[in-house]
Amino acid sequence: MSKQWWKEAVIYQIYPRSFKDSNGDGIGDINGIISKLDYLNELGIDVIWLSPVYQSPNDDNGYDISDYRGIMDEFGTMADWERLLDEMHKRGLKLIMDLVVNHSSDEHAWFVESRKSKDNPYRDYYIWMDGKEGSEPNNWESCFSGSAWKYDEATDQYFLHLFSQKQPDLNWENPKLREEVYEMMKFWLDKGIDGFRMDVINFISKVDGLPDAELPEGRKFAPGGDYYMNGPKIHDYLQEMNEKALSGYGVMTVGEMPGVNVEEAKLYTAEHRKEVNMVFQFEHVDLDSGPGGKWDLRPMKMSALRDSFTKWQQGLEHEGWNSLYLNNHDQPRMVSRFGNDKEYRVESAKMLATFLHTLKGTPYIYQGEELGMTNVRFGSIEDYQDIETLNMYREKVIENGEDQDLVMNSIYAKGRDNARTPMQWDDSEHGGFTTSDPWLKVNPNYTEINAEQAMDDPDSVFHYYRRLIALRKENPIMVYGSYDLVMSYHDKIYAYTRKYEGQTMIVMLNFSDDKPVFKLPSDYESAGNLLIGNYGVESGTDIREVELRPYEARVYLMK
Ligand code: TEU
Ligand code: CA
Repeated sequence: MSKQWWKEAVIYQIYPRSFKDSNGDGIGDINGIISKLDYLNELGIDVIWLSPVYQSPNDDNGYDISDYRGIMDEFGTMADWERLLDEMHKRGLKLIMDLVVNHSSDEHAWFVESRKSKDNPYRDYYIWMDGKEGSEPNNWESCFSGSAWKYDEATDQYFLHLFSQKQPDLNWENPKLREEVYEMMKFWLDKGIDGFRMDVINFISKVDGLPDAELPEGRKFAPGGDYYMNGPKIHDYLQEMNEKALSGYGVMTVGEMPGVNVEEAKLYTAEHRKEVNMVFQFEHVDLDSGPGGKWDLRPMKMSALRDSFTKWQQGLEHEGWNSLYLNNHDQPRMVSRFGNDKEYRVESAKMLATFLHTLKGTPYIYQGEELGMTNVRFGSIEDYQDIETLNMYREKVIENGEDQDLVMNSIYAKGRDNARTPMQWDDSEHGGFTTSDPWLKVNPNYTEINAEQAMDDPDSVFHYYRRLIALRKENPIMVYGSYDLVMSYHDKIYAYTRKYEGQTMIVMLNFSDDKPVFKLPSDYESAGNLLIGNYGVESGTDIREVELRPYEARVYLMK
């Protein structure tokens, strides 16, 4: 297992639209980010993953790119971006950009050309097919509801869009398209960026012929993942991308891979295969989804979370590397989903942070997570912005007459706008995010939950994250130590050890509002030094039996 800077780093994700508005138009921007770099430096993070800032009509808030080499007007200019990179590097911060090349915007010049005629030189940059029996070429469902195909009158064919109708899939079978992508990547690498987060990168290779998928009972369209996730040429494409674009730059890559399993992740992240350094897998964020998908709510059970994380910790123990995350711009807020955002918001936010930062892998912090920001409940569907949510609402409530309250409950629990409400900087109007009306309403709890309050409170979630990150830098065991479960039978306590160069670290996490007792296995030393805990703890070192308070986390280094 080699030592690498990106294994030892802590990465912070910025969703630019919601981070900080500097010019009073209600939309976050690059100058706003620059104004908050010292805040991030104080937190102690090493790398920033910046969600897309490229030219985009914002059908999917920047994940629909119309010019890969231009900066979105609302976010600023290329000069602003270059200043951001410079200001980051001055502070020892690295920047990884978002690479969105499974699809482009339908306003990209390539697609404008492609749709003009069947023999246009750009036609095969995208996936066009004839309809079948007067309908779509196959029965695949878009991730944003409805068919994954859109009919285009001009050439009497359909084009594939796994996401919105304004996000046509790029055709990776076409070597010219692949070369264009590699040239674009080098354009950014030559500017000095430190790597890429690759959007749904395991979707880019589709099964030949794009066959129909199995149609679930009562559904009009079918989840087609078996035919576009981890497809037949995906490893060839990633190895070619490495050789033609990434090699020689010494940068890091993380591939977002819905539907990836441990065995496939070993292939994607094994260092000798030169594909990606780590992946974002989705098993733990699908545990509270029923057979109907994310909106089909199921309770999140700690035992299922423990089994999933243990499988990934042990699966990638000797080959590959884990990313560690519990939320991002697509997921609900972790303290609301996995913790208790009411009477134990601070304790459970700190407990979950302890969990993520004491596992083996690279931890990701999503903006606001370090404040314990929570999910939001807007009064009306009109207050929601996300295309995934709005398309689902229209299909279920408007078109199919499903119960509005049930659908709203699924949006409260799983909607992506939960993560996209503006960053809460202080208790002034709009949480200090903007001086005018924000593009998406601020969570009303900004008056109690905000960065200014957190910085002034030594017991805040922010300062707890700061201490965790500092600990990780001082203790290689937290990065490279092996992972073994302890008390694997318990339904409230998740406990594990990390072992490295003769040291043993024990982590005890109470995922409940009860007071269960941690029992040290007999083959362990009974004394430990407390490294960090989210309650004031007596300095005793005998940890044979420890009663844990609600959502209590303790980390001991054994003597
Ligand atoms: O997300 C891919 C993806 O699978 C998401 O659609 C996710 O599964 C879903 O939103 C869960 O609610 C990436 C980006 O992170 C997302 O923001 C984009 O909308 C999507 O790809 C298309 O680019
Ligand atoms: Ca702005």
